[in-house]
Amino acid sequence: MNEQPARKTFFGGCPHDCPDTCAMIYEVEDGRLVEVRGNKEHPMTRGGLCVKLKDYHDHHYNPDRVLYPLRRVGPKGSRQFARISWDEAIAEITARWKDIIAKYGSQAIMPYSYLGNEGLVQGLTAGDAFFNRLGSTVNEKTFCASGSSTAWLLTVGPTGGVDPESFVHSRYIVIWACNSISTNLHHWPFVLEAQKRGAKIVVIDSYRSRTAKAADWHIMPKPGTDGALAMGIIAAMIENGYVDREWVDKCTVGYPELAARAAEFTPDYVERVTGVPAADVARFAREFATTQPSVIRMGVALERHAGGGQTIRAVCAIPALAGSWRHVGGGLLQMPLWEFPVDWARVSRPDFIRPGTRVVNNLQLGRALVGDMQLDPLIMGLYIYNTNPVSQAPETNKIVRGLSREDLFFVTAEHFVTDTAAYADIVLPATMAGEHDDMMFSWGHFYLTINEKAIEPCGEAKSNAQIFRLFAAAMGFDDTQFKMSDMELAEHYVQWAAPQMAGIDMEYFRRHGYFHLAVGTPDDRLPHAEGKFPTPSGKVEFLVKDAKNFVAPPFRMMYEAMQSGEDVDPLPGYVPPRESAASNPELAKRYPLNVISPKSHGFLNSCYANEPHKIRGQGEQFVLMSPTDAAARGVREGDPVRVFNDRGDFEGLARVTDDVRDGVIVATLGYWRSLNRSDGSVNSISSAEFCGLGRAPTFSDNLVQVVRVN
Ligand SMILES: Nc1nc2c(c(=O)[nH]1)N[C@H]1C(S)=C(S)[C@@H](COP(=O)(O)OP(=O)(O)OC[C@H]3O[C@@H](n4cnc5c(=O)[nH]c(N)nc54)[C@H](O)[C@@H]3O)O[C@H]1N2
Ligand SMILES: Nc1nc2c(c(=O)[nH]1)N[C@H]1C(S)=C(S)[C@@H](COP(=O)(O)OP(=O)(O)OC[C@H]3O[C@@H](n4cnc5c(=O)[nH]c(N)nc54)[C@H](O)[C@@H]3O)O[C@H]1N2
Ligand SMILES: [Mo]
Repeated sequence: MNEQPARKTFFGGCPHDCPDTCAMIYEVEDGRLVEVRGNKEHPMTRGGLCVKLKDYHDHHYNPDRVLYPLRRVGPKGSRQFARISWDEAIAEITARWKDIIAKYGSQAIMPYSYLGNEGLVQGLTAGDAFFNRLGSTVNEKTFCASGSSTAWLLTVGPTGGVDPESFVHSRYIVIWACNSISTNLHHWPFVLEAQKRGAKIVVIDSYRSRTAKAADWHIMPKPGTDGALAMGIIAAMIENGYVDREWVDKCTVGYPELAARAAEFTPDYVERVTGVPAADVARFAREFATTQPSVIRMGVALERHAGGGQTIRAVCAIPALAGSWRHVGGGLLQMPLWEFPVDWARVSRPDFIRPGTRVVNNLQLGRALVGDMQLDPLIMGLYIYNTNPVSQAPETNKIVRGLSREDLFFVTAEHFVTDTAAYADIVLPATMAGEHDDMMFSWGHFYLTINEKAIEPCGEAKSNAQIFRLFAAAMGFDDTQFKMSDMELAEHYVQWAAPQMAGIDMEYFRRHGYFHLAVGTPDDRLPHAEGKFPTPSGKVEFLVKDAKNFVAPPFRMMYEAMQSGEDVDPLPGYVPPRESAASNPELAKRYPLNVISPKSHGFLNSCYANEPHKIRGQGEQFVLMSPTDAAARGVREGDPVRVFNDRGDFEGLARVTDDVRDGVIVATLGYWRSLNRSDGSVNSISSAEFCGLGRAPTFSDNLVQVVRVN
């Protein structure tokens, strides 16, 4: 009578590409996931999940999910598929791959993945070992943070920087090109706690974002000009005697050279380039240096223009000059990932890569597929997992053209028939996080988090790792790695003997769910008070000599080739956006508006952007524009507008607002082009050119024009 069915609970880790990596609890009743909630014990998750995840259990049962292997039965892109068995799917895929290898060589096959799943086992590099063994083209994965990572490693080395929880001790918090309230929500309470204790919150963002609105001070540079702003701040600190000379002399390299370069950044010049009043630059320099502990949280968006890498090197110099590292809660936060004891070589097996294997970058998929890159052999077999490039990668019209090629054999593993999967020859059903085992690193805090399989997969879904085991067996690869279960792989990838693990084992995770790495507690972590940076000199390197551009692991797992890029400017500095009146006046005449495309509050990249209730929450694709820019085009609030350049176009509804400056428009990311007003999305217009360091994207470096749609 009235008996409650027994509930079982399991530890989860949010699988999304987000700095928060929330610790979750799965609740299971009769084999069904009935609730997913944030773990109350976890100091950052604090029991709360974001708007995207709060009904995550239902997401598993979304009726649109791909539940069985599907084979295309209509023209490419028509979304006409018929169910086939796993045996048929694996046999057909591996037979087609063997055929491609015999005709064109193994490099005609390319894997393509990103962090749509962030687990060590199911994530970014889940297929690397298999594809490296196969001899395929190597996929360089630099959607996000690769440019800031190269800049970071050059300047301060692989340190995790300031613990995000240490921010409660900060008195001056700068959030630079990061929209925390939307994209790093679980960090925000620490910022508010600091504010309550008297800290000032400064947000530097090219538009008035949710986070900018909540700040004590919003500084609004023109997109892609942060390098000039940072150099201007450095110049003002030096000029006005706000440099901690004792710390700088002991713990940095290249101060005189940096000072000489900074002298070129006069207040007038910086104001003209950035649009930030000279008085504000001077005030920031004074306040940041004199209100200790001061700290900068750098957002990924800082890297998204031609000069992104140089910008981040300059930003990294500011807390060093101010001596901020002397204090708990002072310094910089980029991403703590660098201190995670993960054996990436075990995960990715770069030792399998045959010498001379070519590399194709994620951002240039379209160019690679349509023949722009003169690849020989052309890519004939493509396997995409954990990413949705038709929505998320630049030059999407080219990607669509490439994916439509009749001679391309394209397979994807997915949860849904996304705008990318629509073009596949075979779609494989992939598990969601409640249906597989994993271990989650984080790029936003210092916790390692277990994700336990809570339920049997819906339909015939299989985990990425399991799919690669099936491929490996069919290809006759008998390396032990291809025979290990998902949880065995998780255990195999962690360096348990590393000091950060403090002697704990898997059993600890099964009992507690997560572990804060032993790198100091939030109240005492002070990694660089005395310098001791993990750079060649042991100091902050303002000046680097003979450095070459590189892409850091795990974005690219080919160690021997890492240091072979172009020369790097020995000093930080300002490189103007590629698409600007200064760099390309002809282009700027035709396309006078700079578009930025930050993350949507209600979507996680393109995930959830196909769910009607999530679209209702987020609203239709909008385009923010200033009253002056709107009036000049006869656009009123709510009008449909078309945004375009030579690469493509998309449509949205105009929102006329002072939240953007003249000459800048904002359209957030994630919308599916198949669900938009027209067959386009913000990436239809974005460029696949790289930022100066780490071959990062340039999503904030795109000129467009806007017209009203009649
Ligand atoms: N809700 C939500 N959360 C997410 C995601 C999501 O899609 N939705 N995605 C996740 C992922 S993959 C990532 S990488 C993180 C990214 O998180 P964030 O680093 O916060 O990334 P964005 O939202 O792209 O950009 C942050 C802010 O930078 C500003 N910006 C853009 N260009 C410039 C510039 O040139 N200068 C300055 N000063 N500001 C600029 C934008 O206006 C925006 O408000 O968020 C993660 N969290
Ligand atoms: N214009 C513009 N473009 C951007 C950005 C921007 O700011 N502006 N941001 C860039 C950034 S920072 C990033 S990180 C990228 C993100 O772009 P993507 O990596 O493409 O991110 P998602 O759109 O989340 O796509 C992940 C896909 O993987 C699938 N997936 C999730 N888990 C699994 C799994 O376990 N197995 C399999 N097989 N599939 C799974 C999901 O269903 C989803 O379709 O976008 C980039 N694109
Ligand atoms: Mo990202």
